[in-house]
Amino acid sequence: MPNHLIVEEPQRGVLRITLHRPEALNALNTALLGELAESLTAAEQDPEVRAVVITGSQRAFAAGADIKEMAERDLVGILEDPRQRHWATIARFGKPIVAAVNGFCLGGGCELAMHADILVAGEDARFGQPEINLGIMPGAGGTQRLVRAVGKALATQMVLTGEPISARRAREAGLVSEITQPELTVERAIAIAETIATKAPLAVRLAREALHKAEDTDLATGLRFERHAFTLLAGTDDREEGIRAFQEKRPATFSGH
Ligand code: CO8
Repeated sequence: MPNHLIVEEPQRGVLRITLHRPEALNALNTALLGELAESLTAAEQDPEVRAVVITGSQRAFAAGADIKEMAERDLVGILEDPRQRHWATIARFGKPIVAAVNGFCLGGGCELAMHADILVAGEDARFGQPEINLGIMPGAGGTQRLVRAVGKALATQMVLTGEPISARRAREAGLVSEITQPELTVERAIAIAETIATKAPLAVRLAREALHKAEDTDLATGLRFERHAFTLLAGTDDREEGIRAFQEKRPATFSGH
């Protein structure tokens, strides 16, 4: 049983994971990251789980890496940091993640949110990479994913000044897809995840992989991947079912094959 997470069983294909370290604004200590990596590994293997919602509290999605824990690590400790393994597991997760962000979303918290495929934010959310204020820099993908999410100019401003941006600015910049009233953020994220959960799992998986290619390869390679993935789906039962259901004017029932 996790101590720092609340993991709720899938509801219509959606697993909900709530970061729960209220005493530290959900700061991501090694134990919490380990539990998150473990929960995602289990979710990966569970065919009932089609999408995951990750959220925090109204006050904080997560206020970053745990600074108290970080203070105890020297250079060698950081080189051998088990958190890197946990981050790698989170990054490898193969199903869609929707992040529901309220309040502080800082440092490692912002980096975690950027591991999500879709971000929904409450009006009061604040996104930032304040590591520079501690004499360090982002270490869980912040410099790379933030540039891809919001562009070089804003990412550089955020990383070098440490100053956070509002939910509205985050949406304008493309980091966040939707803004809601804070009390509706989780509900909206679950609704999005539920919609995804009704789609053909193989199509979702390959479409997601193709979207990822847009971030980490050149256009020609990405287009080649898209063509191969598109072709591969032609051999699935779910494609047949999807097209037949359209022709028969009924909702499709996808089997995952
Ligand atoms: N780590 C540990 N504890 C924290 C953290 C944190 N990141 N953030 C808040 N807390 C704790 C506070 O210490 C406080 O605890 P206590 O009451 O025991 O002193 C409690 O949470 C509440 O916080 P505050 O009293 O400070 O609440 P405020 O509303 O006054 O302020 C802030 C909220 C502005 C969010 C403030 O807490 C803050 O600035 N927090 C730190 C934010 C920060 O700098 N984050 C970046 C951390 S570094 C990082 O994330 C690097 C990632 C690299 C990953 C590499 C992986 C290999």
